[in-house]
Amino acid sequence: KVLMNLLHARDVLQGTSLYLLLTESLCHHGSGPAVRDALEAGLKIVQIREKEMPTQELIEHAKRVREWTHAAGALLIINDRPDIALAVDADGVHLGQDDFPVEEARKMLGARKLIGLSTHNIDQARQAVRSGADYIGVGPTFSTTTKQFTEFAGLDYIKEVAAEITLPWFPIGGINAQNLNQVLEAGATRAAISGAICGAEKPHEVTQKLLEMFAKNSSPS
Ligand code: TZP
Ligand code: MG
Repeated sequence: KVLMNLLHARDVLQGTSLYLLLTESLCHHGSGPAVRDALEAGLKIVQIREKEMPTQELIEHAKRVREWTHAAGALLIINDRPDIALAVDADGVHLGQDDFPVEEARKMLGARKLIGLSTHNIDQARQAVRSGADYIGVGPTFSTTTKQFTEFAGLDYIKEVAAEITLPWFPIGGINAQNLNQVLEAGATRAAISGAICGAEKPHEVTQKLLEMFAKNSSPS
C-alpha cells in the first residue's frame, strides 16, 4: 500500500499540468466552492496556502479539502507545514527557500510524501534537484499581488529551466488565461496559479479554459 501510494502520487504529479494554490482571502466565493469547482473541471493538484490561518482552523480546513481531493483523485499539498501535511495525510508539502530544508522535511515525511521547493534562479533549481525535491516552483514569472517580490525571474528563467531540468516544474506568479501562452511558448508544460482561479467569478470556467490551453500545447512529460 505504501508503494502504491508512492507510485500513485508521483504518477499524478507527472501527468498534471495545472496546479492550484488555494488561499481563502483571494477567493471570490470562498475557498470551498472555488476548489470544488476547479476539481470538478479536472484539476489534479491543490496546495493549501494560508499564511495567517490559526493552526487548528487550518487543520479542519485541510481535512475538508483532503476529502474533496481524495474524491477527485487529486493530490493535496500543504504550504510550509510538514506537521500539518502529516496530520491530515496530505500528499506532501511545499517549501520556500527560507522554510524547512528539503532534507529535514524528508526525514519527517519519508519517501512516500512529495516535497516541492520554490526556486527563483537556475542555481536554486539545480540545488533543489540535488536536495531530493520532487518538483520545483519556478518564478515569479509575472507581477502579482498575491506575494511581494523585489525581483522577477520572468520568462527568461522559464527558458533556462526548460533547457535542463527534468523534474516536474511549475512556473508561478501572475499567470492567467491571458498570458499562459507566453509561458508555454517559453518551454513550460505546467503552471501554478492562484488568483486567476480563486478570484474568478466562475472558477470552473477558468479552470476548464486553462486545462484546454495546456492540452492544445502538449502533454506534460
Ligand atoms: N510564489 C511565487 S508567485 C506566488 C507564489 C506563492 C503567487 C502566485 O499567485 P498568483 O495569484 O497566481 O500570482
Ligand atoms: Mg513558505
